[in-house]
This record gives sequence, C-alpha cells and structure tokens, in this order.
Amino acid sequence: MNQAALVIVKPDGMTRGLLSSVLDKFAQTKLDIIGMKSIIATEELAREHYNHLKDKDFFNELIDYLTGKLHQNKNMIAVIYYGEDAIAKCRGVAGATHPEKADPWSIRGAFGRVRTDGLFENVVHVSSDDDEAEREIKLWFSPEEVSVSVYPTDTRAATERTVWV
Ligand code: IDP
Ligand code: MG
Repeated sequence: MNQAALVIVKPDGMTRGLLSSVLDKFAQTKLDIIGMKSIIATEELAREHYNHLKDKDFFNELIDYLTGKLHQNKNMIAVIYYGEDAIAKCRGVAGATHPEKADPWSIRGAFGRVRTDGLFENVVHVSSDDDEAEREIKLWFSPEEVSVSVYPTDTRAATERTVWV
C-alpha cells in the first residue's frame, strides 16, 4: 500500500552536519520525496506535534529540543516520503527510539545519544502510523507544498497567501 511518512531532521542532526548522511540513508528506501522544506518549530507547533507525550516527564525538554533551544542550529529539514510501506521503511532506517537500543547501522544507532538529563537526542522524527502521518503532514505542510495529492484538499480555503514583493 502506498503511504506517506513525515521525516524531520531534528536540530541535533542539523547542528552536527548529518543532513546528507541522513538523506542518503533514507534514499536507500527508494521512496519518493513529495515535499521538503527548511523550518524552525515554534513552541506552539512543537507542542501540537508532540501533544500525545504531554504527560511525560521529559516533555518540556522535548519541546526545547524540537524548537532548537538545545542546539546551535534551530533549522530543521522536514521531508515527506511516499511509496509502498513508507512508514515501516522510514522507521527501519531511523532505528529504535532509544539510541542505545537502535541498530548501530540505523540513523539513531549511529548518530543518536542519550543526554545527561535523560532525553533521547535521536536525530530524526518519523511518523509511526497512517493516522499520525496524516495529522503531522497537515500540521507541518500546506497543500501547495506537497507535489502529490495525498489527502483531499479544499481550494475555497486558499483565500490568503503570502507573496514575494
Ligand atoms: P519516536 O520518535 O520513535 O516515534 P516517540 O515515543 O514518539 O518516539 O517519542 C518522541 C521523541 O521523544 C523521541 O524521538 C525522543 O526524542 C523522545 N523520547 C521518547 N521516549 C523517551 C524517553 O523514554 N526518554 C527520553 N526521551 C524520549
Ligand atoms: Mg513518535
């Protein structure tokens, strides 16, 4: 089944110059890239993205992590991969959530670490199922930023947009 997966190269990956290594690993999945951009997460976006973890004791650190407060580079690269079993393929390449438990050949196993405060600094975010992917892609991207129409859109909503002057 063709599906979409959101991947985000988090601020540790960007600060440590891992973007090309990370994209190389994902390229091995042979999935298509149907959206890609540089973005800094606002507090609001980060809290919405990780809403399901709001009761965890590491939540505040996690928000600081995604908004770039823990690293020199706040920019992240958000990528939408699309194709057969995209989520399982991308999560396989990313590796387990805990960097020390991740396969050493995976991104998190090779490049992730556990901070002294306990937060898993694990280089990439990858959607974990179809519902999460849809929610996240709609949160991080607008319809015109995605080259393939994965979800239904409504043009009536497109009344205002920013233009270059
Ligand atoms: P995932 O990123 O593998 O989908 P989630 O449970 O969605 O894992 O957690 C989101 C992020 O929160 C992780 O990528 C990691 O940065 C952090 N995290 C998750 N669980 C823990 C934990 O038990 N301790 C510290 N950080 C964690
Ligand atoms: Mg997750």
